[in-house]
Amino acid sequence: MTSTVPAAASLNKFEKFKAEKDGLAVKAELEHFAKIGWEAMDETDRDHRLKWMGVFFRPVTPGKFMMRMRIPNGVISSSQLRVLAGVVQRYGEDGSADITTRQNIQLRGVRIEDIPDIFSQFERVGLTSIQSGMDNVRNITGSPVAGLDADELIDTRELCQQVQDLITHKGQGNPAFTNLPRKFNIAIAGCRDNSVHAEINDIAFVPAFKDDRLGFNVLVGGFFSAKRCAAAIPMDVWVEPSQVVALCEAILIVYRDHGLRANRQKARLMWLIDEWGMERFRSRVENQLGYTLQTAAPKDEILWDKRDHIGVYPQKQAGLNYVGLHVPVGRLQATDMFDLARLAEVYGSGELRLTVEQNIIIPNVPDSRVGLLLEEPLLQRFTVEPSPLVRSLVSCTGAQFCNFALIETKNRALALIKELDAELICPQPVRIHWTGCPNSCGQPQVADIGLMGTKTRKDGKAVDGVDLYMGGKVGKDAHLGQCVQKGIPCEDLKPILVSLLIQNFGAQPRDPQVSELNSSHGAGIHITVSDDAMTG
Ligand code: SRM
Ligand code: SF4
Repeated sequence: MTSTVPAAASLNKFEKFKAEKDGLAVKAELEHFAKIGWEAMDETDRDHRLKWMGVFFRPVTPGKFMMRMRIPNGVISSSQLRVLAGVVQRYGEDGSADITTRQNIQLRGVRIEDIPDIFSQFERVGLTSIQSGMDNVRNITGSPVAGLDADELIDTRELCQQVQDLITHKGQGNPAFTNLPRKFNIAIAGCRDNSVHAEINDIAFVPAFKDDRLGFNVLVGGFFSAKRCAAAIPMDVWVEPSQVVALCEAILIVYRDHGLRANRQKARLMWLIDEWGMERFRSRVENQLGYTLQTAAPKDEILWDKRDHIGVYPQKQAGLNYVGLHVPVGRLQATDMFDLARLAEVYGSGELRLTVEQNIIIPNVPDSRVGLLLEEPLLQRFTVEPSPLVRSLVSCTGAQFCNFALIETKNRALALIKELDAELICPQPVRIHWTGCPNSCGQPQVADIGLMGTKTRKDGKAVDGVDLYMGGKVGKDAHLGQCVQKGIPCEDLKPILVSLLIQNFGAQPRDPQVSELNSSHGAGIHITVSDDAMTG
């Protein structure tokens, strides 16, 4: 590759080990790793290169690996879900799974000795976890109700699959894209509500008409990192759906060959666009493609507020419905996964969809079967009617499994939302996103109320805390929220949230006396937010 990779002496640690041995090389060594066990493995292979296979060493739970799948467009079959359920089931209490903020699934508790067998099982049902971590392209997100939604403009399923096939060479691994300067996110929206958070992807396709032809406007450079968060900006390009894969390939090659590699905090695509300017970036991509791109359509078709798809909705196919289940903070146990696979077969067509809100949709449920599905025991827990407060809770992994975490998130988020829900009636959903550290995997900047883990001090002691974000707007005219208050001790958070929910989101105390007391505890904190923060 003709690249601007710096001289070996100036390479950072990651560039050095990638130059020594490509991450994908460990694919040929999995049997060997399984034999020798995790303790005897070369540390760089174990802690880093295995991520090219989607296998993540967890320093918090050594020997119990996490596996990150690739589920393009979040479409998964019941037989695939059953295979994933079987994987986590064999690890008993250590085994569980999470639906991720990229419409994907991660498995927990996995032992290295089982990896070869697990990969054979994946292959049998067309699943892959390849290239899902480190300097690779992440899960390709698409509209979760693609092909079902009466108002959809472009069915994104095939496009997401094709982009994944390009990047991973149909799941076999593609050395052309295993040494990017950094991680890379691609999203394809075919709907009117920007259900993929286009604005936070390195490349995003949003539907737009050009001269009566339907295609996509292209945004580039969106990302979150501990140092900087940037919304994607227009590339001033419009493409036909048939050009999507080639454009992704061209941008990835330009990024691979010219992206900045010296400092990992300045290596995401936006930093290259900053350095070059959009005109030069665009022209390099055109050179790579071999033709001139059309300029963007004057407006895109993202016209709606974002939907969360929880509930029962008629599909474009007469007599069929999709049923969106709320999965609290995306956490699944093996029994839940087996049950979901069964429900999809008994009531639907054996297919399920995942959402970036960490929930699940069962599509293709006939009108006559909806009532019976709603009576299933699992739907009492994974309900179609969560309360408005509980409904939009999202949380990253946090300290339970993630060594970057500054605080525990998922369990804390659930416990607090239950307390708030017991105390307040909220007239509308409030999107509360938790993230355990500034890496922002839980996307606090897209939330109505975003909570980012930090360490703070109280009474002279270091305690778990959060930075409070507000004003994130999703859907039409999406924009990122800002930090409005730093270092709130977690133990003081509840009255502050009570107060915010009452003042900014129209919440009412269930018992006025109790809540008055609670919110008066938070009254010392004055937070000014724009009207946008009150969209709910
Ligand atoms: Fe993330 C790293 C979990 C979505 C930004 N992310 C990590 C690691 C791999 C760190 C680690 O090795 O422990 C976390 C694994 C923890 C674990 O055991 O689960 C992790 N990220 C997640 C997930 C599972 C959060 C969730 O609970 O849903 C999401 C998996 C998505 C997927 O299926 O691929 C996840 N991460 C995101 C997002 C949100 C998104 O894509 O919409 C972001 C912000 C958007 C972005 O990337 O621009 C995000 N993760 C990061 C970063 C900061 C990247 C940067 O440029 O600095 C890191 C750290 C890094 O890459 O150095 C990171
Ligand atoms: Fe881990 Fe931080 Fe990402 Fe949460 S935000 S999963 S704590 S890296």
